[in-house]
Amino acid sequence: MIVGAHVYSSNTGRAYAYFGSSSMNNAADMTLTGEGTGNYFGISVSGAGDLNGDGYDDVIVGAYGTVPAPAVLTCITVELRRTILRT
Ligand SMILES: [Ca+2]
Repeated sequence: MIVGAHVYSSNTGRAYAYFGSSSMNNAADMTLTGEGTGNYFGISVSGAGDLNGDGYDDVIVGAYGTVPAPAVLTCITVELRRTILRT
């Protein structure tokens, strides 16, 4: 599951991913943060399926204010694979 928090820290924004397991907790397994104030990173989030066909689900995160043209929604995709993303 992915949760967007686009107004975090002067609208820098964040997205929190929870991988899930047999026991529940409220600690995010992965936290992504926008690059700067006004990015609104996380204004839209969604599951994206398995974009690269490696068997691991991917998510997509939108950031409204990251490019010169504010009408363009910039997106990144992140793979929900614990072994790669947890450091
Ligand atoms: Ca994948």
